[in-house]
Amino acid sequence: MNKIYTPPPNDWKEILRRPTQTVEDIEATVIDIFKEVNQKGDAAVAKYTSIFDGVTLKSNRVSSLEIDQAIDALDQEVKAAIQLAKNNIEKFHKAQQTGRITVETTPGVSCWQEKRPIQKVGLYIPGGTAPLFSTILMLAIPAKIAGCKEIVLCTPPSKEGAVNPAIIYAAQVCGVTRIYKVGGIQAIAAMTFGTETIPQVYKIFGPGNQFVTVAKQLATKYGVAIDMPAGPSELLVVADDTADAAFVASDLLSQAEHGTDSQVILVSTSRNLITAVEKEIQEQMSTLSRKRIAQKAIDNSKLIYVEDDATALALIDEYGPEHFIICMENEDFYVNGIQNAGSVFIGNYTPESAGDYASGTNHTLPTNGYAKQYSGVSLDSFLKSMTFQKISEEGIKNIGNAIEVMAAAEGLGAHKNAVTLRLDKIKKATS
Ligand code: HSO
Ligand code: ZN
Repeated sequence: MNKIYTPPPNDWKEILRRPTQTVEDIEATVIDIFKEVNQKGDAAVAKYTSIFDGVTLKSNRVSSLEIDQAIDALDQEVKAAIQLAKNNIEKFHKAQQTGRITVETTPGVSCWQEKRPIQKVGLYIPGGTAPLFSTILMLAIPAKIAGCKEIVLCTPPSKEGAVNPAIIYAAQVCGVTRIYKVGGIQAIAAMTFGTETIPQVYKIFGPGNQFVTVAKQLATKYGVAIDMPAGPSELLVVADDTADAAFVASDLLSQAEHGTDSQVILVSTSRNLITAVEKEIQEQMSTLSRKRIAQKAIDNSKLIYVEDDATALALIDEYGPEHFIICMENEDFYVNGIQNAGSVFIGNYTPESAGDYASGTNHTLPTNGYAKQYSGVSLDSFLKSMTFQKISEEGIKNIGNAIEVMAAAEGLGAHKNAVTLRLDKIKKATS
């Protein structure tokens, strides 16, 4: 199938290049829809729901009757699986809670830092070929632990005006406060400005197609924060002869089935392993329900042979994969050395699927090389840090003069005065 690359470092950038996405045509549409939703609220949302989703809804909110029906309809086995995943995700994200950090920087000068929840957050879950209700767990669970008051979920309705029961169930058990049948650009616009029925939020999370991605970027221009710039899913596996070729192939295919634009890369120090994985991919591919999608992604995938571990690691760091699987004898070298990856999976029994669903880590991760500067979603994504300080008379005596001197040097007399008045009062009281 694919050519095996043995690129010299000068060619790494080119070999590892992600497919470029054009956003110009999309941008004009997004700007128009934002403007309309801002001006006309629910009427504009309903108009675009009818255009893009082909349905006119009586109400855009999922009712309590629909919630009850979804809970009844969902398979018991799926419910139990969601419960197991929820427990693990909860455990891992609860452990990320940090207490107050207090320091007396100078006697009488007490400073502390504490985290507080972002009060209103919006989650977006796409419809499409596979409704990924697991993403609700990854977003709503940390939002709930953080203490966010309003957790709004928007997801597109089907042509019949329904929402997948697994989405409703997951939202319900994870503490989503309201579920709306609104998708695409109009959903992001509604959460940005608020409408008669949909509350405005302070931060928007979740994946989506190019339209949603551009819409989230536009939301930031209106002061709404977003989780991270989104892009197609990625997986890079580094493997040697200690790896199981069938396992490696199954992992590559698991990401390939997300979309035709998914990126999967195998880096190996063993030519035998590369050949064995290629064979396995072909065999397993034929059995997949989404083989048409997976095959396209595999066609664009890269198999890269490198001579040694140091070269492999340098190449992987250059790429900065969203997901990074290590199946190497020398695994510690990679675990300790990797600088740029969203989430790391170690050993033959750690498939990426585990992190996608149920091990406990978050699956909302930086793609497109953003692992170089962005973190994946964690509890902190739903919190903000605030600092506090309390200064006593002794404290202001200790640092007051330094403040006066610095303020004067900056030419800010009013700043200096705010200290001088206080120091004078203390002097008077004690003289
Ligand atoms: N691999 C995806 C997450 C996901 N996989 C959801 C299955 N369901 C994130 O990159
Ligand atoms: Zn996945």
